Amino acid sequence: MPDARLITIPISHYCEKARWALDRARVDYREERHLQLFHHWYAKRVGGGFTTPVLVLPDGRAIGQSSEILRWTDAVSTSPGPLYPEPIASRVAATERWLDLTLGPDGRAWMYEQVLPHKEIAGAYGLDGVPPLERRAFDLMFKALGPYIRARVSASGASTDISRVYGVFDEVAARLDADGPYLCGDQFTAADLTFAALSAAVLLPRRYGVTLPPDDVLPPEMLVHVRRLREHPAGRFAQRVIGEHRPPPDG
Ligand SMILES: N[C@@H](CCC(=O)N[C@@H](CS)C(=O)NCC(=O)O)C(=O)O
Repeated sequence: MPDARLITIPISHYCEKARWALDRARVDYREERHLQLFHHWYAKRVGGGFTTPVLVLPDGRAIGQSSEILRWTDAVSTSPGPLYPEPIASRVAATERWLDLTLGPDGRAWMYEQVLPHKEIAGAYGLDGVPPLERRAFDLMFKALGPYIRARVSASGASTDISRVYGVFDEVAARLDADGPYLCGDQFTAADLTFAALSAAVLLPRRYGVTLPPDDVLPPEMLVHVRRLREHPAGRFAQRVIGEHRPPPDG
């Protein structure tokens, strides 16, 4: 029986960020997946805040921020190398924070704006592993759930304007040109993990903790940007980082 529990909204890219770090550090954990709205109750009940992921440790302690979960993996495992290596740890953390506050909310707001008009896509890919009662609630409450999710994802000033995501991708590409091959120099860090995990909202990679919608089910106007961003130098970087550093979720 795994010792730790990870409370998630399964499709969430911040939850993917945490899953990736835990998988990378070979932490034995059980994921407990919940539908948006229901997640508040489960996150709070274990001692977290208003959002997922929340990692619950064997001693009952709860860690309710993805960045703190990444820090915790560095504390329990030195293999395959720290996510916040000295002497660049503060630069790594600043880059992570920048991405958490820009790409994370803006990419998510855009993705939901594209997908929420399509209940069949949201239902087929947003409910993986959530309890049967929450699946039924999704069916019954979808009309109310859409506006609730829109309100939540735009609460922090996030924009559905995809140009904000292009802006972050351009800046990442410029940083890689100046300092590469990784975001903070010559080694993989929490900054790269965060960029690649949060990019999933706009790149929809195959290697992810749950199955994301494949290209042939995406609304055509969404697919145009997904393809363009995959071809962007920063999008290519994210896909390379996923291929080389994200352990296969079931492996
Ligand atoms: N700063 C937080 C952000 C996490 C976050 O925004 N989680 C989203 C999932 S993508 C969430 O739980 N949203 C539900 C809500 O805000 O009601 C972290 O990095 O852990």
